[in-house]
Amino acid sequence: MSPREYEEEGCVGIPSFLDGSELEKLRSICASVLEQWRGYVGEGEKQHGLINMSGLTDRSYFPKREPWFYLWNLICSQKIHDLVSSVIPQDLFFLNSQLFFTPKKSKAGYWHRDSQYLGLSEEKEKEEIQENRIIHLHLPLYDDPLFQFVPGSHNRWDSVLENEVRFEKKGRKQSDPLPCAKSYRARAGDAILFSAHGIHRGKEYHSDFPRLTLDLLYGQWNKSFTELVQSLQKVYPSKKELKLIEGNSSILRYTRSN
Ligand SMILES: O=C(O)CCC(=O)C(=O)O
Repeated sequence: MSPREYEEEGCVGIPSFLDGSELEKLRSICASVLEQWRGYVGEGEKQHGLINMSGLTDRSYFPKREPWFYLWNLICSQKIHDLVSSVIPQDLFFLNSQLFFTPKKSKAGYWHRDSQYLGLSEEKEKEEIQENRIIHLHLPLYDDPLFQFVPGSHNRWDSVLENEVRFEKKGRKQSDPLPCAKSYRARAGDAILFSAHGIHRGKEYHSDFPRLTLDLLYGQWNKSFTELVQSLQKVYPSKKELKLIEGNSSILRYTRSN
């Protein structure tokens, strides 16, 4: 992957990023976490039309230590570090993880920038896009043709149409097609690296389409993230556990206190 391609497009597909044994292990870990999460949320999953969950590294999902360390060793691995640090060379940190799965109820995909869910004014959202760097690393564990991104949108504000669609103005829907969007059809084991600030979506969420896509979020650290990482404490390792994680554990800016 060339950092230049990322700078221009805001989204890059990387073929064959994970090998067969990594895929097998991650499928088993993610399926186990998902099953436990479903046990907690129960009917709420269908009622709220959920398409993903976050915080897979929460220690409570892992009665056994080995798969938990496997996940952390991957998050901090040299392979991922080389990739993400090519677009965030300084003050790289790991923020959180998500899992996109086959939903219980189908729904249309919705265009968004992650920044629009921070409750900011338009001016502040523009600043957020310019100032904070957050990237997603999508790791589809089965073939996943759903991801779409508007190339270049991470470096600029919305067109009139994009703004109306994102915020459902003038009768438009967040699921309306955007003509400049590009689809990223990933095979199991490919990766997609994209800016959280670019305009993106999963095209559609079908209750009968098999989907299990792990998503790792990294960013460029600055103090404004302090409150957020504090609120996420339970998904981070303790100081003692941190010492046992292989690879670039310096990207873990925060640890759990107990
Ligand atoms: O792949 C998807 O379904 C959408 C991903 C997304 O919106 C996100 O990670 O913020």
